[in-house]
Amino acid sequence: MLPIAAALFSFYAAVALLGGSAGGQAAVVEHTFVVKQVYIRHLCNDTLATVVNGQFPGPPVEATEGDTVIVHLVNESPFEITIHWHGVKQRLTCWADGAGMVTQCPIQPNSTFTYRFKVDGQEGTLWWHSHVSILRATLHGIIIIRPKSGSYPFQNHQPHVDVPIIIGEWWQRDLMKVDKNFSNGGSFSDNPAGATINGKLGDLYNCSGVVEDNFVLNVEQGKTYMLRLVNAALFSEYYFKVAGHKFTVVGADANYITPYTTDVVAIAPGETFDVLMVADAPPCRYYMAALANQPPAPDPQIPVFVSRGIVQYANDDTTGAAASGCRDGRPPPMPEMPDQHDTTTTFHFHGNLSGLPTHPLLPQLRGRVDDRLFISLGKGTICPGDRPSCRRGGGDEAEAIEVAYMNNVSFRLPERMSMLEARQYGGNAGLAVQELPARPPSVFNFTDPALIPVGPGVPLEKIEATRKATTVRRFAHNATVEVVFQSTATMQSDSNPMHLHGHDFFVLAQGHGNYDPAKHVRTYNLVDPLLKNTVQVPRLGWAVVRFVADNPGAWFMHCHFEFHIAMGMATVFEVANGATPDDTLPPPPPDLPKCIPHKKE
Ligand SMILES: *[C@@H]1O[C@H](CO)[C@@H](O)[C@H](O)[C@H]1NC(C)=O
Ligand SMILES: *[C@@H]1O[C@H](CO)[C@@H](O)[C@H](O)[C@H]1NC(C)=O
Ligand SMILES: *[C@@H]1O[C@H](CO)[C@@H](O)[C@H](O)[C@H]1NC(C)=O
Ligand SMILES: *[C@@H]1O[C@H](CO)[C@@H](O)[C@H](O)[C@H]1NC(C)=O
Ligand SMILES: *[C@@H]1O[C@H](CO)[C@@H](O)[C@H](O)[C@H]1NC(C)=O
Ligand SMILES: *[C@@H]1O[C@H](CO)[C@@H](O)[C@H](O)[C@H]1NC(C)=O
Ligand SMILES: *[C@@H]1O[C@H](CO)[C@@H](O)[C@H](O)[C@H]1NC(C)=O
Ligand SMILES: *[C@@H]1O[C@H](CO)[C@@H](O)[C@H](O)[C@H]1NC(C)=O
Ligand SMILES: [Cu+2]
Repeated sequence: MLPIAAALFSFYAAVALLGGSAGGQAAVVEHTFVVKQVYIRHLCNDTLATVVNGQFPGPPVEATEGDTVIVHLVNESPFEITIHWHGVKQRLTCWADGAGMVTQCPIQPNSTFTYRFKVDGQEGTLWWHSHVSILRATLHGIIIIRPKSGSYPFQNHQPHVDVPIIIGEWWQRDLMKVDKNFSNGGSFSDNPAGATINGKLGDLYNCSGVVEDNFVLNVEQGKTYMLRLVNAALFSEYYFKVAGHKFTVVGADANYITPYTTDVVAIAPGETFDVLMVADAPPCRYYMAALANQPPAPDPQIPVFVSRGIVQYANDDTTGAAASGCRDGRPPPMPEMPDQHDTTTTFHFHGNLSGLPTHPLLPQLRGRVDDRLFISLGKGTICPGDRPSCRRGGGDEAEAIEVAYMNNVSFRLPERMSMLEARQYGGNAGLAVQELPARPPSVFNFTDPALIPVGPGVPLEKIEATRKATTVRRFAHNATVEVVFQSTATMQSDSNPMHLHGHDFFVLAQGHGNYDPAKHVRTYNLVDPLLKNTVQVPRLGWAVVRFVADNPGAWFMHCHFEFHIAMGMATVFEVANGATPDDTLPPPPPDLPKCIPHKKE
């Protein structure tokens, strides 16, 4: 029997701003992460959750740019685990990227592995999460990389303290079963129980009269707070607001951006934003809220998820006698949230951000493109057991399995060996790997909403047929690669937060409808594009990114919606070694976990 850890929340107080090795020599930041199952109580239920060091969210990794991070992973859970350091560029340390079966075989129960990498050439907020299946719902935490100089490139606004704001979900289902359900086409009953801010569901959730705790941010009038936003949710993009306050967005995916003032942040799974908030409202209490958005019907609908927390002014004497205008029992003001089906606010939010090309850490955008890919992102069906035909909704024929794809191939992870090991040993070491097509095998009206409806009564469409394979796309060292991502309306019309490991990319443009080079190339921002590791490809729209393939290794490239990645919306970008040892991936660390052949169920 495991211990009952009823109220184990990691307590995210405001973290001291510039500690560690600021201004000094590069330091080593060392942690031991013990992965274990604990019971956590929410909504009248003790739920067994897999967490690091008993905490949900997990412990923060705080470093200064240039530091070395060492994390000893001790797996005391019954599951195979890897930890991915999301957004860390991992230059020449692909072995530490933690993508299960892509860069390493998983760490078996009762085994350990030590991750070693540098946080170099990037400053801001990133995060870590497990990358063997869906367990990242509770296996995640923030990574904060502070500037070596001790000061930020935004004058007049040096923040007072850092405030991690990790948006997540609380699940009360057996996540391993949910994962299995997704890889078999998904089940409509598999939804989270609620949304969370820093592990708290907030007071919109209650059960039998027990109201859930809010995350509380204590502020002092006039001070500036650096909200470090992470979307660690499996399912949804979120809108985040604080009543009575405005934000200045200054960073995205650990890159500085041109400061952008707004009262709402749209954050997709995998994205991070650094947001300054000045406590300049009348001393009081204000709700902060995170609301999940989703495409409207006929897309399948999930319940509305809202978590809220509280911004509490120090000099608001709500319990004492002094009058302060907001003590008379009224509830704190709630921010006016966008509609849950509003997909325009996120389009404008992302479209309004631009990079900060004058910052010394930001690379130059390259003009000449060596490789061009056009990747359609959609859903299709396969027939079980390679049968020639199947149908939807039961009957005599076998049930079609819904999958997600890139360019009409649904990704399947290898089972015998990781793709990076196969790359290292040459000739794919016998893994059955195929080249990801550079464009969709056939063109259709990708964003025609007539393709969306799906359900037991809707017959299989010809366009749905797809296949599964382990795909890879190989790039010469130092190649400049441009990728057009096209979201489609196939059986759904979700946006797609596309995440590339090991590289940041410039986001050159986004738009609605079908991408058309004749119209859209001239809209590219070649002056101050955003540099990101995750691009939110709009619903029924497209986005264009460009990056330099200069980090040798095998890098996962996938949608960060958990249901899409589990269903196969993924591939691997392999980058060749360069001509010198400085451009060559070293051999694997000696303790890299060995693969244990999987029993087929
Ligand atoms: C959670 O607790 C409530 C009330 O006791 C119960 O009705 C519900 O079925 C529980 N849910 C799960 C997933 O255990
Ligand atoms: C891990 O070790 C514990 C304690 O020695 C043991 O009870 C458990 O069965 C082991 N688990 C596995 C999967 O080997
Ligand atoms: C998985 O799918 C089955 C069949 O649709 C469903 O009964 C079950 O509730 C789903 N989720 C879990 C966690 O088992
Ligand atoms: C508890 O939740 C229900 C809906 O689930 C709501 O009607 C009720 O007002 C809530 N109670 C409290 C005290 O928040
Ligand atoms: C910026 O946002 C405004 C609305 O806030 C919108 O009208 C405009 O189109 C957006 N710009 C871009 C490039 O998306
Ligand atoms: C694609 O579908 C949309 C929506 O039905 C329609 O407006 C558009 O004209 C179509 N485009 C083409 C090229 O057929
Ligand atoms: C997708 O691939 C399947 C299987 O190879 C093929 O039958 C189908 O025609 C392809 N569909 C499209 C739209 O290219
Ligand atoms: C990489 O490519 C750029 C642009 O094509 C070129 O200027 C540079 O010399 C190349 N660097 C190496 C190490 O090959
Ligand atoms: Cu990731």
